[in-house]
Amino acid sequence: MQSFSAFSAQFLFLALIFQTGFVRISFCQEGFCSAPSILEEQPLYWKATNPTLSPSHLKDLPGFTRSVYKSDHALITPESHVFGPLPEWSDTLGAYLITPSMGSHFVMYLAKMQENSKSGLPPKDVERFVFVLHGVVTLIDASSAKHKLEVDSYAYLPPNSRHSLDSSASATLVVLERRYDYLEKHATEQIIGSTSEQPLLETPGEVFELRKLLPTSLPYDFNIHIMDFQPGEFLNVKEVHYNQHGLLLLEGQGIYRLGDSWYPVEAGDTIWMAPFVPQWYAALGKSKTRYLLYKDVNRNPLI
Ligand code: UGY
Ligand code: MN
Repeated sequence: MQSFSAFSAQFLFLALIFQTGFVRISFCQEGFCSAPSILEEQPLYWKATNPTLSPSHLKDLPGFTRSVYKSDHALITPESHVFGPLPEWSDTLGAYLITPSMGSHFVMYLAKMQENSKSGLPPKDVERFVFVLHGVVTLIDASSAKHKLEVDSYAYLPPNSRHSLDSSASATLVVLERRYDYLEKHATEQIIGSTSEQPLLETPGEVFELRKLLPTSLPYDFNIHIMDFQPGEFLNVKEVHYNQHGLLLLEGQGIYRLGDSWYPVEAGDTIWMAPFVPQWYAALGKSKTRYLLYKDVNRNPLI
């Protein structure tokens, strides 16, 4: 009969770790352990705001990061986020992930609002898009109407529209802003919505599911796409185009090709794509990928 020690040396060892209310299970075999898996169902976008800071086997490697910064693209991963007070906001920490110093014409940042915090206004002529990743915020708009924004809800605020985002408890937003590209006789309007209310759109030649969060009409100089891929699905078009992108991976994992580099990516990662950078994505893992994507549209590149 096999002794207990021989059994444990050759076969699976089940480690149960009770941690902050979750049960984590690791499987170990001959010294190699799989990463713990969390058995409880987590809220939507939980991974995006509670990312794996680095793969478990690299956690203790000093100086290791998956972040990359190149002239035509950047991958900014959560272990390199640096938060600081956001100018004009109260009790809010921000991490700018994409800014014009990289070459973009927009900013994308995370805003971590604390108890009883309040947003500031964007600079003159700058439009703002906010998407709630965690918690609940109240938008008070230019006509003093109040709108409750929960996870997966978003708001578009036209340039120079007075508003504030208030939070009575902790909340995390991803914010995108750009200087509005005015078109004669056109103006944008405030938009409030949530991803799940948006219809699925046709994607000829592609398999991913697409929702657009803003109207496609001429006044809007950018749109926000929500793209879903089942594991194993990938972009058919190996895209190269004049538009720029800011991407936040909300769920799942896969491989992103940017230029000649191929990056393993997961929820919580941010990507900046300059115009004409070759781009391609394949979803891997066991759950769907969802990403949020900024794309400039509706303007003549010559002007
Ligand atoms: O619409 C797009 O340009 C989008 N399909 N790009 C991307 O996912 N990298
Ligand atoms: Mn694209």
